[in-house]
Amino acid sequence: MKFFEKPSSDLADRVPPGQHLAKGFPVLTYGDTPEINTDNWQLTVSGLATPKTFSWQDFMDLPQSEFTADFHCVTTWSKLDVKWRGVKVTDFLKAIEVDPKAVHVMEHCYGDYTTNLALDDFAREENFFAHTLYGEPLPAEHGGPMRTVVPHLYAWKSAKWINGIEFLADMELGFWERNGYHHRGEPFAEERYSMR
Ligand SMILES: Nc1nc2c(c(=O)[nH]1)N[C@H]1C(S)=C(S)[C@@H](COP(=O)(O)O)O[C@H]1N2
Ligand SMILES: [Mo]
Repeated sequence: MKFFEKPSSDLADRVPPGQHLAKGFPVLTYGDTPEINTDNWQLTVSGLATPKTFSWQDFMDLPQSEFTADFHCVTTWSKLDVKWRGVKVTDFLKAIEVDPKAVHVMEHCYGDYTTNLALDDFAREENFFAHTLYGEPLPAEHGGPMRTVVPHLYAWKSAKWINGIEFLADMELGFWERNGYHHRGEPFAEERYSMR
């Protein structure tokens, strides 16, 4: 019958193998929650790019977008359709100058957490810097005032309290990646742990 539409996506197909749906939105932080506010927050571009420091206002002056994104923590919980507001990584990249030799990125955070990803994984259209969660300022425990969200990789790539993007000529490993996690972390391929 042409008047019956199949659901556009089966929810079960969106939960990666080995994952279950979380109740609420768990917090997963290694160490303490840094106390950062919009007055002292900064984001620095370094490495193979023209150095630049963004203030909070500089970030608010970039195009702002709404996002609905799935979130998959490697500890086996997932949360679907999380609602965020922030700045697309692609819009951020238009505001800086990256050296063509750059192929990899290190995300740096207040509190010294780092996580690495290929420039191609970072520069995707669906990735963003988030400052708003369900219409409210991003709570500190979820990375406020600003974090990245990289929906197609495990959530340890979604850096909370982001304060720097470093462009690299080669892959370097971030905090969890040096401690046994996979260098890429694609949830549908279950890239949880490093094989080395
Ligand atoms: N700076 C920082 N970012 C981080 C982490 C962290 O410990 N420090 N934990 C990561 C992990 S393992 C996950 S699953 C998500 C959790 O985000 P949430 O606490 O908002 O659920 O943040 C990621 N980003
Ligand atoms: Mo995680």
